[in-house]
Amino acid sequence: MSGMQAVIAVGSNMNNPQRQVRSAMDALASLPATRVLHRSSLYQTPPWGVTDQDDYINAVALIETLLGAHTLLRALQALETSAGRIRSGHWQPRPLDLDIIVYDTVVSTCPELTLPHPRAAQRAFVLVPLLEIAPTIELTGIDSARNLLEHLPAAEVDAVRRLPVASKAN
Ligand code: A4P
Ligand code: MG
Repeated sequence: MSGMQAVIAVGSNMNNPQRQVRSAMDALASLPATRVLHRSSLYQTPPWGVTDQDDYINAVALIETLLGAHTLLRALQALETSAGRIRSGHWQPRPLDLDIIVYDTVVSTCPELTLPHPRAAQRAFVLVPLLEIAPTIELTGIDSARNLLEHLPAAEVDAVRRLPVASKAN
């Protein structure tokens, strides 16, 4: 396959978040014309934005896909819906959130699909797992993930805690 590379951020803070994130990673591998090149560890992260909610489990996956960016977005939204997500409002608790962080080197300001993801540059819970699997990646038109992370407050970076690898029994 010679498709586009894209980074998908996975987040959950409801209904067994670790299981939600692991099954979402598996579901990415089952999307048509798509394969998962790398998946990060799982991280436990304090809620960002609306802080009065449970911690999140976050991870990122680097995929290769023949799907166009908008088709990919619709496929991710279908996975969110099948995880039981009800769109209750901005930054509210959710069983599954799947965001496209970058799609190849595409830059877009379209509200339906903004690329790179408009808030990724400020989010340690995206950048830390991203650097684990793609240490030299650039958010096109913004900066390298490594430089962006260096500019975030150390307390936010330290609060992103990598979970130990689960045994096969989990
Ligand atoms: N949209 C535009 N660009 C994109 C993109 N690159 N990827 C549009 C995905 N979607 C994109 O998203 C709202 C709209 O964004 C969609 O209709 C899509 O067309 P949504 O998923 O329906 O709503 P949302 O997730 O509540 O809003 P938003 O703005 O995506 O929220 P965020 O920014 O994703 O924040 N704290 C921690 N620790 N970990 C988290 O994962 N997540 C959130 C959600 C808040 N706090 C968090 C975490
Ligand atoms: Mg989202």
